[in-house]
Amino acid sequence: MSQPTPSNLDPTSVSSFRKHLTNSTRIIAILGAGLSAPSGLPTFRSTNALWHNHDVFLVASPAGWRRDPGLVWQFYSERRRDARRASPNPAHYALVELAKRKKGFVALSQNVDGLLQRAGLDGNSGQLKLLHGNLFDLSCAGGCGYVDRDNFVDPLCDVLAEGRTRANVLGAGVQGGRPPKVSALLFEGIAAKNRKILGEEKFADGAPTAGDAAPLRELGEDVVRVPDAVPELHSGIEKEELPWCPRCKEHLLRPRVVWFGESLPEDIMADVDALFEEDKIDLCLVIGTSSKVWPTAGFCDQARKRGAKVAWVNMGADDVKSPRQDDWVFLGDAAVILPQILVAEGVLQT
Ligand code: BV8
Repeated sequence: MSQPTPSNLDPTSVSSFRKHLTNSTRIIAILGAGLSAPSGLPTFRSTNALWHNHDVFLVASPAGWRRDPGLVWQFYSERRRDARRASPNPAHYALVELAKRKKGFVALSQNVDGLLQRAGLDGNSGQLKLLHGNLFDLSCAGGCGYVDRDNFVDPLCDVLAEGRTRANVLGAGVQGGRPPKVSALLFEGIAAKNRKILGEEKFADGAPTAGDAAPLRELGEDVVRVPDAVPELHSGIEKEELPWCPRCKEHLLRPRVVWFGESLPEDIMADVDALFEEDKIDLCLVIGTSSKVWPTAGFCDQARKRGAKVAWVNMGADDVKSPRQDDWVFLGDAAVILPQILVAEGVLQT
């Protein structure tokens, strides 16, 4: 008996998709934050998004880590807490069901929230590649090789306890609404200018303070700071208060996620390259992603080059990147659509 398709999906499109899915062996799914949005986790670029309240360079880049690891840890501690409190949604379970029935299925996930693993897709099964790491893995920031997997401890240390967020650029405690968006790249420019004005012997490159965010100005002999128009930009957390690597004891522990400007893990990229080198790919699912972040944004085209037909699942058409005539485009909530198109009776013959 054919399943009723959700009213907003074109039955012909769903039926042709289901037919192709049944005949597919090698399937990849490119996953983004939209997959976890139905679980209540904010995405990155939509309205009340993560990046709208945090300066991505201050909380998800090596420059931001160097300047204020406390700020970075506050950001990731909040996300660890939110992810632990969230539950997998029907979209996660539909993908797990697909993986069970189709051994040639591989999920390439940008998500670090652990929800797909909690829905039952084993990160070690080869069917899940965590492209940007995992909120619950920690590693030595100095690269001594120490890794602490599946660490769900909360708080990791007193200063990261819930509600301890001090006045800082994250916005909590900053009076008068949203904090200014000052990126670490701007700090680079300010530091370079201040170094030039003060000269090497007087310049100290340390954690930014409100003053640092207000560049110096040369007035004759005097060097004055432009009025401190910028509220406290520092978490106020000292390094000593943060978690340290228990092995080398010389560096902090950091979240084992991939920040902007960092390469994706070599082993993961080797697996992804192998995926695209091997023979034909039958189907590429692109689910809940704005396809803005590289190199993942290029994977769909790589799949097409291996013969894949493409199906898009997204809340809006804006992020369906240059769809082709024979693509399937399913617009709506992944938690509603995926169970319908992936798991409906009779769809998943092995
Ligand atoms: C790299 C960390 C080589 C973990 C993330 C300049 C300097 C340095 C690098 C670059 C540069 N210019 C470009 C680059 C490359 C850079 C990049 O791509 N930048 C972009 C912004 C232009 N990439 C990198 O740096 C990568 N590394 O290239 O290494 C290198 C090395 C050195 C120098 C140069 C290059 C590393 C990228 C990884 C960055 N880390 N996260 C974390 O904190 O999470 S990225 C972050 O964005 C998340 O991982 C997230 O997953 C990812 C992508 O976002 P999406 O998942 O797509 O989420 P988004 O909110 O954008 O969209 C959600 C979608 O869901 C929307 O379409 C929405 O409509 C939809 N939706 C919402 N609800 C639903 C839904 N759909 C269905 N149902 C719903 N209910």
